[in-house]
Amino acid sequence: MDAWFTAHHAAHHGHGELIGGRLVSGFELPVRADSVRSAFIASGLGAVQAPNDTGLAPILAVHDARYVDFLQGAWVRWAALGHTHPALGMVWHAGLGTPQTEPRHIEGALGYWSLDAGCAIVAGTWQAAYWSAQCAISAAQALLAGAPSAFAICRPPGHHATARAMGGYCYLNNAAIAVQLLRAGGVPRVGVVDIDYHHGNGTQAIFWQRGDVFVTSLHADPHDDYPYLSGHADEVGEGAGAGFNLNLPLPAGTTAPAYLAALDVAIDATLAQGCGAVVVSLGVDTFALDPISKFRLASADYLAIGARLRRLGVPVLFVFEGGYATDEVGLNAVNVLLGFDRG
Ligand code: Q9C
Ligand code: ZN
Repeated sequence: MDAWFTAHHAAHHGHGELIGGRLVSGFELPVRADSVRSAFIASGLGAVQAPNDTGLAPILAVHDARYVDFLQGAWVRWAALGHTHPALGMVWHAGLGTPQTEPRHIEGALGYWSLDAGCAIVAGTWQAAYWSAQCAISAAQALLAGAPSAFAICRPPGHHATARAMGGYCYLNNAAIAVQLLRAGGVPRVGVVDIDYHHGNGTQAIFWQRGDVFVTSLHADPHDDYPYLSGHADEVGEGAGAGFNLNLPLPAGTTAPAYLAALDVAIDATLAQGCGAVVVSLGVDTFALDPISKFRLASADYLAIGARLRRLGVPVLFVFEGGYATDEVGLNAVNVLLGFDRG
């Protein structure tokens, strides 16, 4: 199994986040992707490749072109006002319906294109997000070319980004972009198994009305944790997508036995849909020592997760998402791949 990575991710740095009303240095740090890359190399699983530059087309197959324009230009517009700190939105349109008019002022635009305050923008954010998506695209292309598995070391992560909004450290939905590429490449139905600690709200929203993509997510019960506003078990999709979304919320303190039982439910449901390929949103913020999460998985449990995923029996693309315990994030992510590889 090969992995795709670029150093461009490090251009997205120096952004903080609001926790408990305090602006603190962010958890979504450059060292995360570098640690995963190092652990992958040490594992001997395969080679680390640089992604091709496929341009904007595969990104625009998922994201609104005006949102992508906004992301590309946001920092320059913000800096032009004399700001030197990261750009962060402070208005929200929840409850108003989608506004008709995009605000001209960058402060309004930041709110217009945001789900939450989890996505500060710095000078290198677009560069990093663009190349993060390119890693997912190149890894998906490898699957289409016949690879049985591939690993996209994406940073920033993606599964909270919708077609037209950033949120939860995510700007472009790398997993959704990969899914769309696999569909365009001839896979009739694609599965998503999202094992990040947080509900994959962006991925759910993107495929909500589609029957050609089966999305399942294991995550913290949204009554108690981010993203709070979605991820309940009664969210099953609508229209052509009715029955093609499966949420498996789990309580704080979840350990391996309950987690693996839920994973088996997700895998069985994915198998029942006859998916020709599966994208795994691989977050390891389910780890007991994760600084922002409340599950209790141990490093060895990720081997078991990978072994279970092998049951999918079709080509699998692993897309890196969350995981904030910087000392163990590489080990834990690569343990999933090792468990999968050993079957
Ligand atoms: N009290 C991903 O894992 N804020 N995003 C959490 C904790 C947002 C996580 C606050 C967490 C976003 C990709
Ligand atoms: Zn997460």
